[in-house]
Amino acid sequence: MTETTGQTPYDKADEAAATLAELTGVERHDVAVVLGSGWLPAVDALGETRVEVDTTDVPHFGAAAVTGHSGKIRSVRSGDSNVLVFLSRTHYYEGKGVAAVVHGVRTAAAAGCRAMVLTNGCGGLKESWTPGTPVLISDHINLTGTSPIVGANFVDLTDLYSSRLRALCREVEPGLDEGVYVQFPGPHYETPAEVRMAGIIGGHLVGMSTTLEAIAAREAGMEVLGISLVTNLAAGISDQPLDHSEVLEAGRAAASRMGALLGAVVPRV
Ligand code: 8IG
Repeated sequence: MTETTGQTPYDKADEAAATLAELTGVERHDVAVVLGSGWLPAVDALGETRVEVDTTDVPHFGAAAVTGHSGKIRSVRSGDSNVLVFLSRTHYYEGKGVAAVVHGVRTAAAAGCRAMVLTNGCGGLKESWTPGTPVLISDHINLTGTSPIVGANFVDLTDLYSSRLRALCREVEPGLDEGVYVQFPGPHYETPAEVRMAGIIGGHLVGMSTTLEAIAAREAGMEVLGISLVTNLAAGISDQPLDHSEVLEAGRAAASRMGALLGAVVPRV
């Protein structure tokens, strides 16, 4: 909530959705997609771009902060669906608050989206997941210590990551693995001991996004699909140091596979 305007985060999302409808000329969108680190090269496979807008022209979005994320929102036509594609996200580590992290998700819900596709680049704990391997998120562990929801709203997170949508992905790509995504606050990567802990508590993927957005999406009544692109082995799993440039490179190398997956799944969501 902002003291100056008295607007709730939901009011801000309504305002942003109204502006998006105006700027795109699309009254209602059906599905939203957030592209994470390494996913940008797959964007054109999603469908025909109708309009691309700058996040700075939409209320309550900040500018993009990370290389490889562009501050743009596209309205894409994919099959019979109007798809809202966020080419960047606000991360928790930017320190703008949890409401800013989930503003895109709430805007998508206010724009009419029934389903939220959350993608990310992350570290993998399984050595068989070489850089460029996509993994379906089956569940998550939120280590940020916070929630996008304020107040006594006890949202059920059972089957947060829709079994139906995971099955749909497997129809498109039968061999897809799945795993539990652990969100650390970042922006530093984990220590090897923290990665071991993530494994001991049931995690398979480590990253800095997605869980807060998934919770906000569920709160808004959307169906959630989470797909991680393992761009690096998590710290200590391999003896290589971690580097953001390898993330971007893994994305470029995997772009056609990720594009084919998203392009086939999204219109059927
Ligand atoms: I890309 O290994 C990417 N993002 N926390 N750990 C965390 N975030 C990541 C990683 C990783 N790789």
